[in-house]
Amino acid sequence: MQFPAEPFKIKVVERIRKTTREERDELIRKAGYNVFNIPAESIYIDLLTDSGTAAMSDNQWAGMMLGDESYAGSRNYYHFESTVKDITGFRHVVPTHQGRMAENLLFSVAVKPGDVVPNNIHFDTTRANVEHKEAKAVDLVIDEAYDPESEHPFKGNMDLEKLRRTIEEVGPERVPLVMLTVTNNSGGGQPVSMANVRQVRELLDSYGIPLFLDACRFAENCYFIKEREPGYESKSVAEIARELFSYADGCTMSAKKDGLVNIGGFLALNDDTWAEKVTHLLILVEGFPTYGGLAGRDLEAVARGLREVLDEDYLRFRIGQVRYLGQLLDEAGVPIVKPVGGHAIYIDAKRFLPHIPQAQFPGQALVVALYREYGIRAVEIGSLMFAKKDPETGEEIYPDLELVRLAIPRRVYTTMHMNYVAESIIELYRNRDRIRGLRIVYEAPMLRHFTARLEEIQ
Ligand code: P71
Repeated sequence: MQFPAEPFKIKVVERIRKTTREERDELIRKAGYNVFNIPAESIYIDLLTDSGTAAMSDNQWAGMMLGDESYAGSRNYYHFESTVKDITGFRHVVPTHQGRMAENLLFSVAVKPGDVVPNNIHFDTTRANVEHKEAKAVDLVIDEAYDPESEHPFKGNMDLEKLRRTIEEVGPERVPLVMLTVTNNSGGGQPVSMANVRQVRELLDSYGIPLFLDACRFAENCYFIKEREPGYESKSVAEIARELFSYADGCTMSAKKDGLVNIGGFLALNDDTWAEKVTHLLILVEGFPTYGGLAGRDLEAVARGLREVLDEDYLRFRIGQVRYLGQLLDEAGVPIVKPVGGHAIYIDAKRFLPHIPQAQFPGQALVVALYREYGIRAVEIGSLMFAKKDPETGEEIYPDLELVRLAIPRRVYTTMHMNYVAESIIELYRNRDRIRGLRIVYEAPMLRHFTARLEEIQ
């Protein structure tokens, strides 16, 4: 079956309400045309992020009741630690409250000012944490990643030649580690192939540079390997994951994605010296090493979520549900990034709204229209998020891609919800001429998309 039905039934429900267009028109105006300022209760289908938004299973909720809230040595920590070790094979496991803390701890011990940290594409928080250490974060993904129409099966792959050249240019002593984001969120949730990870590993071995995975969506990446990479079709996703991690020296993890929980993360690694330094820092900023900023019950939910995410019935449905939405849109001619990635659909706003110049934020204009007309919340990944002033000429530099992301929370929405989303977007596409551009009336000096206020251009 191309699109299997939900491999779960629903035991608890949360009511969602569709507001009227008049209510939403008022709400979006009050929100300064920024959907980060809209109360979530006024949203019908919330596709802002797949992070921390999963529905936990009955098994996870049962585990929450078995939380041991001892300050030190909670039994849930041992369960969490043995689960992470079993799945990844890494020797040290450091719990954190979410992914960015794992990044911060790792870079605090590994990265010095002036260093260079390559990645396929750094996620925002990873880049910010590298730059916070006064090091440079460079993106070395293959060129196909920047072409929304390229159907390359592993658009998250690292460009080995770019990587080799970067290391040669800056010198291996200034590259403390290399990262690979699986799946590559900023490039559309695109997977990295096993062959690519192996080749990156071989190249780094010749320089003695460690490799770390940004593993938030590792199970989705491994499912794509099973589907697309010759030689992996009859391996289990758990086996594929074990091989993937075997090429790395450690990983950072936001369990808010493939951990199937609402909060949690970890850093796992092999190096004893780094692990010791990280633990000292953890105690200073996060908590004792057997809870790391989480309650015992949260650790139990992560331990159980990490097992559940490797269930292939779940993954087949999950990847299929995202692909199903993509196929409905694609068949109707809505321009989307292809192939569809693991956790989200990305609409190409430049092609959706060719009449709105990038200076008038076509991506954000589409986000506003989706909310106002249909109560759907998406997020802009384009000029509002990334445009920068040239420090010399003062001229605005716009990003190549102007995208709108529809991130699909795990186990939360049914296929009927996906139909609603597709029908809404297809109708909006037919009426796209009516959508108007926006201008900024307030912006913060950094990360402006979270708090910016805008108005519609009449
Ligand atoms: C996403 C998020 C959540 C997010 C974070 C910041 C701004 C907007 C949205 C988080 C990731 C991620 C990757 C590849 C690390 C983190 C940070 N993604 N790496 O996509 O996708 O994890 O949020 O647990 O700290 O909406 P954290």
